[in-house]
Amino acid sequence: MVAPNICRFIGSRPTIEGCDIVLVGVPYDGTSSFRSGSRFGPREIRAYSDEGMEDFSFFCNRGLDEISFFDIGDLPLMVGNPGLMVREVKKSALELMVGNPEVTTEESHKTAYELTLTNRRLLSIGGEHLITYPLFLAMKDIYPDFTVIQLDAHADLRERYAGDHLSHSSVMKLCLQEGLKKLVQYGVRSGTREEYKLRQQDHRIIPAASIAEMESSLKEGEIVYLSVDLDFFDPACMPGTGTPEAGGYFFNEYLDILRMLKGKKVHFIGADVVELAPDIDSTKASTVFAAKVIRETLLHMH
Ligand SMILES: [Mn+2]
Repeated sequence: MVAPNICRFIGSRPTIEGCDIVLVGVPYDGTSSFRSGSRFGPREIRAYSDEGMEDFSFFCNRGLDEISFFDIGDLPLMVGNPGLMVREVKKSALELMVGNPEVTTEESHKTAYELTLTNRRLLSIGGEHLITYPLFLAMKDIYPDFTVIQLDAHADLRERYAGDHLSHSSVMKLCLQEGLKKLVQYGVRSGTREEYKLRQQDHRIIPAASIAEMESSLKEGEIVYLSVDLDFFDPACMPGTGTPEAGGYFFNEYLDILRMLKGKKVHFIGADVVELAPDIDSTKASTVFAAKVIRETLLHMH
């Protein structure tokens, strides 16, 4: 199912046994509209995690050696055909989380919280933002109810883009259509008038204007899937992304968000970090930045 990969993210255990978090690359950028290349994100992040970063975090006084995660490599995806990608990523995600997709029906009597204790959690590395859609579908097959927190410069609520409804700029619209009941958005600063209106009118969407607003929208112990589109960050620190947007956020603000989520004792069922297009930033600073976002996310998921 997963291609062999010699280079693993720094701190990865050598095997999956006993690991409750799996890091997986989803190298798909078939619908990128402006600047593509995010399919090279996972591979470059792995390489630079080793060369440009320590496995210890000064921010939380913890190291990746203290948590049990395994980097399983990249899913073998073809460029093109987004429908096929959606089917394959969903199937692979289910297999990685529960071992066997059939198990989910037997376990349906368990509460969502009980399920978070027995299933593996995925931290997926994009690829473009459309990959969140099949990951959401896989989570939804397992967990009856959960909240998606989206950190993103764009609302990603378009009906369709370039004639196709399967697009990175429609990903949250697709999740809402498939039953997402609570979407907390933070960082959104660009979109269409229709998207702006939808954010005001759709009661399922919480357009947070500050970390404090995000915090007050969450219950203690809420079950959360976190989706980080790297264009959430300012182009000053993340130029290597398909659609950079001025007026973005910085690394310390991301740490504040992770700390806030920890303070709220949220249960992460999974997360993704998407839209690094490494070749756009020839300094590779964006790649090292993305690797640090992943390290801190791993440390806070545990
Ligand atoms: Mn996005």
